[in-house]
Amino acid sequence: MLTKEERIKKKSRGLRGTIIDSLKDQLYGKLHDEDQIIVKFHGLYQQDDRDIREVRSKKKLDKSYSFMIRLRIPGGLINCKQWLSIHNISENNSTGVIKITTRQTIQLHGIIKSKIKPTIKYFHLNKLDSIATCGDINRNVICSTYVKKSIRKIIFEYANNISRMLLPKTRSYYEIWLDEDKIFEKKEERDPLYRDSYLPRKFKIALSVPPNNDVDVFANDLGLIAILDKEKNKINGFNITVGGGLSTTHGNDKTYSRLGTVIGFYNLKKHHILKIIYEVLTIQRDYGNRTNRKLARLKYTIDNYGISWFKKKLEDRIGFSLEKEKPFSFTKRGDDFGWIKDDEGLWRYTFFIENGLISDKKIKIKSTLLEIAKNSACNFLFTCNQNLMIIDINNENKKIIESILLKYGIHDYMNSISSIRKNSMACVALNTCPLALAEGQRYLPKLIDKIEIILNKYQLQKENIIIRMTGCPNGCSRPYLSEIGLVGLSYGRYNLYLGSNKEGTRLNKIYKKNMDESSILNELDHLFNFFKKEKLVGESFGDFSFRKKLTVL
Ligand code: SRM
Ligand code: SF4
Repeated sequence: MLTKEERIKKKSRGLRGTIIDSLKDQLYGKLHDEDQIIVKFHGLYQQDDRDIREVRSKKKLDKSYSFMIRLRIPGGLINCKQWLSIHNISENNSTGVIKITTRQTIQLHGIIKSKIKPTIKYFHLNKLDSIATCGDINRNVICSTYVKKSIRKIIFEYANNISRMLLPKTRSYYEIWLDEDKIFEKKEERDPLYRDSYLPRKFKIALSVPPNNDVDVFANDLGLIAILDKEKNKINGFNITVGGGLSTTHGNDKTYSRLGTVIGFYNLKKHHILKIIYEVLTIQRDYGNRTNRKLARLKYTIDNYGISWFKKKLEDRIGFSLEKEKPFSFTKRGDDFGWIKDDEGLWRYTFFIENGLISDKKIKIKSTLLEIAKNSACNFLFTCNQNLMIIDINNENKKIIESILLKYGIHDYMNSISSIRKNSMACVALNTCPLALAEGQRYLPKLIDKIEIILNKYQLQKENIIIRMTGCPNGCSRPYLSEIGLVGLSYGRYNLYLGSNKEGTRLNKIYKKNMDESSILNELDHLFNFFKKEKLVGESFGDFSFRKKLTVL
């Protein structure tokens, strides 16, 4: 039997549902039940404050509803004016915190129902939208940030073109939020790609440029690995990976994390890349599982039918054969903080943003960025490690920015951050994520305070260990691709994973289950002691865990 979501999508009249009526309903802060599913395709999630759920329920009050909006920013690149618009909206219509996500865009939380429309209108005026950032559809297209400027221009153009090609054709977003004339009643809309049922599940695309795998390309349904010419000035083509996806479900053995499989190379001179991407989606549309959402991602379609079947099907649909994959090698995934000069002589500055949370709480990052956006010329670029770069800065603007950084103590702050913290990521989890079983971004910083003490004890403080935490096994901060992964099991308890590598080409494995804080810290103390004594020269903690088979439960 088709899932509830399938039936709702099909009868939604191009993702309209009854959203307009839901919005008119002043009595409730929430939307009609089915609209809560449809509205995701418009980039919105209905949520409630889980911290006060119990208190409100005791007082017989309804949940405290609000909405999260996620923007579509292919490649994570925006200009100063757009940053100012995000800043203003965050101050006026949301909690004030701007959250950089693991997919290179931003989310705002706590938007009440009556503020959704003004928020979307204001973003629209600033050439920003939230179309298709959630739902069973292609999501924000992510893209490597560490590339020569000449390559960056090309790769970002691909990200934009892919994103645009895979947008739904329905005008519902424009009608509902931007008051465009209603067209559904006048003429039937046709969407040759998504038809009326869209995809069976979310779909994710990443473009990466070796040697930095900052996008975690193998975690995506579809990955493009750029193969450059010898001088590294030109892209010859892309290796294609398919079937990546990380999420698992506790207690459901049929679910698993899977790295994308490289199925071949295509030469840009000969063929058009967009055709291949489009047809990967049509295969998933036609063969993906629509009766069980837990098994509906492309990774399961591929494993169900076989990778050779998938490749043959793709080649039949695109009308040509892929070439043999080209050699490539990744060496790292992390961000390089501080000032760096790019190949065209312009400057970039990378800020460490703990768990992607921009506010003035710990250090005045939000005020710093506001002043930079108001007083200098630069662009803003989000990274898939939840950090932020300001780029395209000339010498004159560098001076202005430098004085702002000094004024707010940013250099001192950046210098005070430990290596493990710089390589940490946590998902949102509580208090807004409805699926969270444990804390994520609110807890990891405090745990790292304690882990730092243990690392210092063994003089391991300079190790760039990648640590990632999530509040549930869905894997939003990609914990299965970290050297230390902590996956929420229940409140205050996590499963500990070890053994991924720096390059993001090996999944970690579960090491111990159901650990509270003291058992995590005791275990890490023991492991770091072992690592200190027996590590090989230059060996990372992840490779050490793998070599010592610490990954076998
Ligand atoms: Fe995620 C669902 C947050 C990246 C796998 N994710 C959610 C929701 C929307 C919860 C929900 O369904 O109601 C979370 C919203 C929390 C909140 O309050 O804001 C949420 N996911 C996030 C973000 C914000 C985490 C972060 O702290 O940065 C990331 C937003 C990315 C973006 O801008 O689009 C985010 N989510 C990821 C990633 C990482 C990635 O894509 O590189 C994954 C693992 C990779 C993958 O897809 O396999 C991921 N999120 C999931 C899943 C499991 C999907 C599956 O295959 O089963 C869910 C649950 C679902 O879809 O049913 C989920
Ligand atoms: Fe929520 Fe789980 Fe994703 Fe964390 S990993 S944001 S808890 S769905």
